[in-house]
Amino acid sequence: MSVAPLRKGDTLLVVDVQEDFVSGSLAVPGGAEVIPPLNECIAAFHKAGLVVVATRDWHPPDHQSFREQGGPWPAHCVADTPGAAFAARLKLPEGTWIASKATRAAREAYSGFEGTDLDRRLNRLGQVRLFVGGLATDYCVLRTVLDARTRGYETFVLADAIRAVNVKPGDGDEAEDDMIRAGAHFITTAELLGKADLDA
Ligand code: VGL
Ligand code: ZN
Repeated sequence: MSVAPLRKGDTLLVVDVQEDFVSGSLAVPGGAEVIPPLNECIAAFHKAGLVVVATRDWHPPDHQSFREQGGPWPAHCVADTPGAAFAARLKLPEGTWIASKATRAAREAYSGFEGTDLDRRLNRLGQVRLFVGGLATDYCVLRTVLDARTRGYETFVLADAIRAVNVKPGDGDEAEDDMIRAGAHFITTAELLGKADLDA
């Protein structure tokens, strides 16, 4: 899949690159490896005057997804704790849009569109194409991309800038298939950056 040169409305969506998913209580295997390619994309979008969005898992201490509450996960990304902070090496510019999700104890929200104003804000940008990377392929990246497709956004997944939890082996591959079936395109960050350089 080739991608047209970057243009107005193109938006980089960085999903849940937070300390707990990189090296903390719910560390995703290889999670830190998404940071260098994402930093390059972030810098390119920022330089081109394009919007960068960072979603974050932002749970109350008694979130229903935690084992203590009978959920599937160890406690993670509790709002305003170090584990919920964006990864220290992620370089988010001033002006980054932040979308906090799963902020209520009784509700799970893997998608950056769920319970946030992301869709409304993106709509104001006009013709939007979304470029998505981050963590984790089989949960929040998957749900965010599927929601983006349902909402009609042309969506590009940055293949080298996502990593899966793989609770079951193959979950990440299955998620990639699901995203492709939903009409998402897969490109590499190198392909994307090649396009961003054109007017540099
Ligand atoms: C996520 C598991 C639990 C994610 C969030 O960001 O993919 N995974 N909460
Ligand atoms: Zn979570």
